[in-house]
Amino acid sequence: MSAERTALLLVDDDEQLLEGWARYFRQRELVVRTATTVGEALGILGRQTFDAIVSDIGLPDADGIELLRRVREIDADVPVVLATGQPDVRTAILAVDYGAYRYLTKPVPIAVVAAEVERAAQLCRLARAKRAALALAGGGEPAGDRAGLEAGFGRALDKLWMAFQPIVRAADRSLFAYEALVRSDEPTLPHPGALLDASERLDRMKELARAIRSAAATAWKLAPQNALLFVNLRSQDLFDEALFGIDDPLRPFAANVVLEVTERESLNSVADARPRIARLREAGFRVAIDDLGAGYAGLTSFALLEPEFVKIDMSLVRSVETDATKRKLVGSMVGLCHEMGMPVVAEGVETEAEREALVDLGCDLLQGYLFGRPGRQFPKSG
Ligand code: G
Ligand code: MN
Repeated sequence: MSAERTALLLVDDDEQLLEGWARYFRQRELVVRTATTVGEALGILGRQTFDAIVSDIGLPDADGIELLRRVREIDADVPVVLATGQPDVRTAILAVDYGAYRYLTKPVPIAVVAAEVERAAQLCRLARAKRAALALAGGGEPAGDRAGLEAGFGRALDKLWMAFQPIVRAADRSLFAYEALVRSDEPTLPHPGALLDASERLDRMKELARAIRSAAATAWKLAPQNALLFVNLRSQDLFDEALFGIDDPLRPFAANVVLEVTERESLNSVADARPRIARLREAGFRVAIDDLGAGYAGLTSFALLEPEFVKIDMSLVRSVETDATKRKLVGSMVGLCHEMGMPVVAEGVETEAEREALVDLGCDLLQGYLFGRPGRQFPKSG
């Protein structure tokens, strides 16, 4: 064992058992604290860091699962061993889902508890070292368990903000619109993709989508007059009645908002997508197909959405000037969209050479680092 003494928190409302276990671990040089309720345990956790926690499930003020959730708001790594005298399938499943390290059934020999605690404490030190290394590298790692993910997701919602990236007219690079892109300063969910995945895993997609619309609307009050705002919508969002309500934060700006629906997700799962899109149009919103060329083949999304704008995926934009296949594809897409009266946005434009090629191919609008990175401010473009 290392020179560092293992810090252990024991939580149980059976004071006799608690004292017995505490004595056992103190004799083995561990630093032991005890609590008889979840509230008391959380108070101690707020002041001191532990390498392992052993907790009863049935406690006077709340249960061990609740403790697990609250622990993760404070400490991403500390392993929690749950020990119960009344094992049942429900708490066992929840324990696993919420990231309990072990689920033990009492009576349990103290030697078994001790072996689990030692192993848990070693893993805890490893987890802390890994997290420190990741922090050095500048990235975060979402906690693998549900309680950790919930805590990180909650913080991410609190630290949510919107970045805005200009979309310019191909003809003269004048500003046409902004795309709103979600960002969060929560280090364990560093990319929008991680945030969206977390919302799916936790079944909190509506909450995230509402937070995004609300943040976009708030920021939009500072935008230049008459600019359009492109906002990403996931096909799942179409199931949320709040999107259609008059209280939706984007509703007052509907006439200036274009909802981007990605081609990457199938719309087939949204049974009544068409009437829902129609309701959004009635409210004044316009619709764009996003990431065209990156997702589903066929014309379902066009037929369903009848979009006002089409956005070509950046995978087709990258090096379009030297890739004959991409040029041909972009050219025919632009031609077809124009026949249907839909202006085309090319996304992810990074170089002058790409810009020139896209202008030659007839793209109407351009977006990409060449014109402006997504930022907190509304960037001037020109
Ligand atoms: O799926 P959607 O097209 O909404 O995603 C846009 C994403 O592409 C954003 O996360 C944005 O930061 C990124 N992005 C915007 N412009 C560029 C670009 O010029 N190059 C690259 N590589 N990414 C870009
Ligand atoms: Mn988009």
